[in-house]
Order: sequence, then C-alpha cells, then structure tokens
Amino acid sequence: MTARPTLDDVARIYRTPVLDLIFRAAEVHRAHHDASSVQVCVLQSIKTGGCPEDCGYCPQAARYHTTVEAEPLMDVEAVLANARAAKASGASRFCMGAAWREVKDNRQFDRVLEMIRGVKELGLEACATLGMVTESQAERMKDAGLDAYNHNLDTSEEYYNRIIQTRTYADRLNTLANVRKAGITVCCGGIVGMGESDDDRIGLLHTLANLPEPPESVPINALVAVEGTPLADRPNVSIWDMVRTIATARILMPTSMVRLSAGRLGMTETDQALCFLAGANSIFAGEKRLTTPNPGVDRDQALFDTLGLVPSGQRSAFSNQPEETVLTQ
Ligand code: SAM
Ligand code: DTB
Ligand code: SF4
Repeated sequence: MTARPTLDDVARIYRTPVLDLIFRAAEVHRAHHDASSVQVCVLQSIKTGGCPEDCGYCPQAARYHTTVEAEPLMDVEAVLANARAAKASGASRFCMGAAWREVKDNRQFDRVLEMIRGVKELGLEACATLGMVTESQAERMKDAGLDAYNHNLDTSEEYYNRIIQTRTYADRLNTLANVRKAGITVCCGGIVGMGESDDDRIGLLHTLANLPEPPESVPINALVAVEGTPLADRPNVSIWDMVRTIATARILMPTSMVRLSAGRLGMTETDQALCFLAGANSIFAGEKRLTTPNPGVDRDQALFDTLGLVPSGQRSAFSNQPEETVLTQ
C-alpha cells in the first residue's frame, strides 16, 4: 500500500473477505519482514495506579474501584534488575510504563531518564509510555538514549470521547508530534473490543497510516475487561475483529512492527497463530503486562516452537530472508 490511503481505501481493505485479507496481509508481511521472526518486548510498570485520567478501559485510573493498588515510582536499580532478567529471557525491547497523565519536569522524570540510560547500557532497545510529553521532554528522553515512545490513539476520533474525557484526540496527536520531532520512533495503536464499530477501527487505522510518518510500531490490544472499570462487562472481542485490524494495519503499514499486545490470555494458540499469519510480528512477553496477567515465558516459547517462530536476534532454520537481511535488522 502506498502512502496516504483514503478512508475508502482502508474500508475496502478491512472489509475484504477474511481469508483473502489474511492471504494478502501474509504476502505483504513476507515481502517486508522475516516472517519467522517475532520481536519480544517486556513491559515493566515503573509506576502503577492512582492515575488522574478517566480512560474507560484502564484499571489504573484512580477513580475506578479495581484491585490495583497505587505504588510509587520504582527505584532505578529494581527496574534495571528486571531489565537484565528480561534480556536473559530473550527479550530485545524493554518498555517502561507509568500511570501518569503527563510527564512533569521533576526528580521523578530525572529518575526515569536514568532508567532509560541503564536499559540502553544493557544493550536492549528502550521504550517508554508515560502519558503526554512536551517537545523538550522528548528531547531529554532522546538524549538519554530512548528508542521508542508508546502513546496510543486507542480508537477513532469519533468514538474517542465515549472512552476518555480528560484529554482530547488532539492532545494525543500533539504528543506524537513532539516525540517525532525529537527523533524518537513512534509506537502508536489502539484497542479492539471497547464496543466500537468496524468504521471506528477503520477510522483509527486511517489516522495511523496518515500520520506525517506512520508509526514504526503499531500495538493492537484486545480489551482486557477489568472489574471496576466502565468497560468491565464487555464480552471478549471476536478473533475476526482482531485479525481484520491486524491484517489491515500490516497492509497499510508494511514496514512497521505490528504488535499483538494486551489480551493474549483470552486467545487460544490458534487465534494467536491467525494473528501472526495476518502480519503481527511482535508481542509483549512476561507473566504480567502492566497490571493484568499475560501468558508466561514458557508458554510463549512453546507457542513459538509449535509455529516455528523465533525471537528476533536469534536465527531460524526456516527463515524466508537472506542471512544478511536478518543480521542487519
Ligand atoms: N499512562 C500512559 C498512557 O495512557 O499513555 C501509559 C500507560 S497506558 C496503560 C498504555 C496503553 O495501554 C493505553 O493507551 C491502552 O491502549 C492500553 N491499555 C490500558 N488498559 C488496557 C486494557 N484493560 N485492555 C487493553 N489495553 C489497555
Ligand atoms: C500498549 O499498547 N499496550 C501495553 C503498552 N502499550 C503499554 C499495555 C497493555 C495494558 C493492559 C492492561 C494492564 O495490564 O494494565
Ligand atoms: Fe492513566 Fe494511562 Fe490508564 Fe489512561 S491509560 S488511566 S492515562 S494509566
């Protein structure tokens, strides 16, 4: 797919009969990536709960009564110990998440910058998701070595204020622009299963593919419905909605990493296999994502073995790419 697809283009792709859609996405995936390779990211909650925002899906929002207990910002050493363990378990990217509305220029931010420097020293890719950031904060994170910043649009502009009222779509786009200006790669995607329509998913994918530059990584989360949040009673999303969203993202953004993010515990191995076939090439690993459970490392390794997938950096005997390409990726 060339740059600047129209809403109609995106809708046409999304509504393709699902087997054709998967086939086409798989072709695009194989033309641009080693389809046997999966990027394994470990997510660490460095500051949990007590968030002032009202995101309707989020167990960390202080206003909803969930089992999440607020915890202060972690110590640098504790985070780095976990980063070392993540590296030892085969992860190549370490992502630090904080339940903040926005970054403030204070000692806590200085501590996060130290964490970023430490993660880089371990030879891992460093990613952070800390809420809204200004251009100068993004520059300071870039100077500390940050590779990627995660900030999701979550859904279409139309559906957005049904889910979040405490900040706007424009606020989110502004943070994404600040991250981009600082030369940090952008990780931006959304959530499927919040009661949005196909048109909302199409709208989100259209916005992502039409950002001044498309995000280098696109996390697609299946809603984890958490007791106490406004979305607690949402049923598990249909796997076909996940697959269509992933496949369309893959076709629209051929060179990006498409990450099968939250919600894997609610999926069978076969469901996850369909997502990989449809072009997902990254996952979050580890027992826990931020506050909700995730399949353990052993279960993921068993799934990779079944599917012939290999964490990026380790070479597969069944790779569809020449060795030099894999090594330089
Ligand atoms: N506070 C920061 C922010 O909102 O940008 C960073 C952390 S926040 C937890 C990061 C993303 O996680 C959200 O934008 C949302 O897409 C995803 N997320 C949070 N809770 C979720 C849930 N219950 N199910 C699926 N995705 C979720
Ligand atoms: C993203 O898109 N998904 C991750 C990451 N970015 C920060 C977070 C998923 C959180 C799921 C709910 C929880 O465990 O708290
Ligand atoms: Fe806060 Fe982020 Fe959760 Fe929204 S998604 S309530 S900003 S932690």
